[in-house]
Amino acid sequence: MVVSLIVGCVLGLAVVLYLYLWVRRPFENFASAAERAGCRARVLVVTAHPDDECMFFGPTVLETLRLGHHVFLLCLSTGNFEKKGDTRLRELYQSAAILGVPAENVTIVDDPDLPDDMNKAWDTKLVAQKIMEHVIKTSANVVITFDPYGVSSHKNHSSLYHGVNDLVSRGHLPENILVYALESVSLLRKYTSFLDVLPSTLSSASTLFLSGYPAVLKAQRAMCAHRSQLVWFRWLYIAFSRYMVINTLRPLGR
Ligand SMILES: *[C@@H]1O[C@H](CO)[C@@H](O)[C@H](O)[C@H]1NC(C)=O
Ligand SMILES: CC(=O)N[C@H]1CO[C@H](CO)[C@@H](O)[C@@H]1O
Ligand SMILES: [Zn+2]
Repeated sequence: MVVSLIVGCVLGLAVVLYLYLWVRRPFENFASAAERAGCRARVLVVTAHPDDECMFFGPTVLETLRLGHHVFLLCLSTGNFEKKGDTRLRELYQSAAILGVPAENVTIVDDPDLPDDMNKAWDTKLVAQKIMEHVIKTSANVVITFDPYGVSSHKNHSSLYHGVNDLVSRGHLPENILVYALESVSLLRKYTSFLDVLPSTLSSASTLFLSGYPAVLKAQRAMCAHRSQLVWFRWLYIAFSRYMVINTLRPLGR
């Protein structure tokens, strides 16, 4: 009785908070700051595999697009672990198109030194170099990638953090470029979907991107473009992951 009352209250509170955040969007972030300044940010999202963009970065991509900013995707492998690189590459273009990012803003790196492999960390300097080249090419002024844990502790994901962090700590990126890492949350929070608004709003992360329900559906549709990846447990992920609804980002210090 008492337990169901508490559960009911928490659920109710999460629903109200989610609706409030969705409608009011009271967030201060690089996107709203750029919007106020009357300019459009050029946001580069760096991922490791085709599907990372919608499984993990959906709210970031969709919210920045909604606010009218430029979005570029850089994926550092074709996802060739199961020798399906060609298929996965095509799936990434489809997914990006559903999210609203045209093919010319998507770059996929196919480099034998950056193999898709859970157990292989990528060379930090090489990752840094690829990202730097792309920052220059796209004139990006915001760079977003994984944090050191990389959502799922996949070594390729963490490698991206180390690459970007290398650029930041050696002062190779111009001062005006903002760099953020996607905050990884505990397993306990990972599959709580929109209920994670409660801990997320309390997080000390500087930036919160929240997808309203239509945007969540869009990210789910983008994920469905990754047909080769739709094994049964992915459906659970799509239905319950908080990363389909909420992204919290932390700035990388200089
Ligand atoms: C794609 O890149 C072009 C060229 O920089 C840019 O003008 C456009 O806004 C980008 N598209 C999106 C959806 O961000
Ligand atoms: C979601 C995700 O990152 N999946 C990856 C799991 O690991 C394999 C092998 O490295 C990748 O191909 C998947 O993309
Ligand atoms: Zn991945």
